[in-house]
Amino acid sequence: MIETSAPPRFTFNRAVVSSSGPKRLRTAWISDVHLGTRSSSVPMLLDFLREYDFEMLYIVGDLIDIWQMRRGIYWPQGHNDVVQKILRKSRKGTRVIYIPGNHDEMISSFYGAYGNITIQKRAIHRTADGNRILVIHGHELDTVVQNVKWLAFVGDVGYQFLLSLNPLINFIRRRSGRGYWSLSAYVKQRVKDAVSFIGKFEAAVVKYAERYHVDAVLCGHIHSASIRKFGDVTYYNCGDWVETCSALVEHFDGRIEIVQQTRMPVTFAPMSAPVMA
Ligand SMILES: [Mn+2]
Repeated sequence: MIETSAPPRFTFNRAVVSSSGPKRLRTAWISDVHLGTRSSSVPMLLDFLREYDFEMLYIVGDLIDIWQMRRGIYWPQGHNDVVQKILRKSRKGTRVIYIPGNHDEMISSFYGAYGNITIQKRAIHRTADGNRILVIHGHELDTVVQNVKWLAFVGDVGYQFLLSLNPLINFIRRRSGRGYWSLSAYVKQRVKDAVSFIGKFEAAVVKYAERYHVDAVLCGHIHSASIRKFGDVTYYNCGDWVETCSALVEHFDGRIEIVQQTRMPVTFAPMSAPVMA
């Protein structure tokens, strides 16, 4: 019997949340949570972790933003709750594999197994239907694909600061007899460049995966959830918990799909350009 007295608080894309406890999945992949920053969508992630149970949970990097925390500690209770919830899942039987990213690369000092939690550089996941997936964070490609350094900058407090400098920049330009220059127009152009950057990044990740002779490669890092086929290799990106609040999940038959959490029932929030690599 479906309860109709109250509208559902939230819904998942193509997955109905039952009232009889968490929905079981074989695997989930989450990345780029950026705990320790104000932009982390912690309540959405907590909902996701409450509504689903997994046999395996991959944390595909940048769970904690240690870069940002160096500038000042921001750690509200909700951020603790995320960590506690993951630890609790591991105690109750979920195998957790933590692959550090670039914002939490300090965690790589702790490679090893801790009960049900393993911290490792990369992983090969085997799906229920026998496909092998290389799992990496994706910053491995930063040296191959240009632009990433700039992408890491947008969405940052530094960017806001730079925008606030725009009048000063133009004051100096006027004084030296040069024309007006718009930083925000410049940034908009760079966002367009970011779209073409995503395509280049995806192709580079697939090329990188070739050496592992896998059927697919799965990463995070660019905050842009995706499932795309490049020849024989499938590219997966589990998105982020800053902007898009998306994850990848594997059902018990090996089927993999993107789930996007939204607080508004039925509607599917549009994906946006990456803001924080
Ligand atoms: Mn990253």
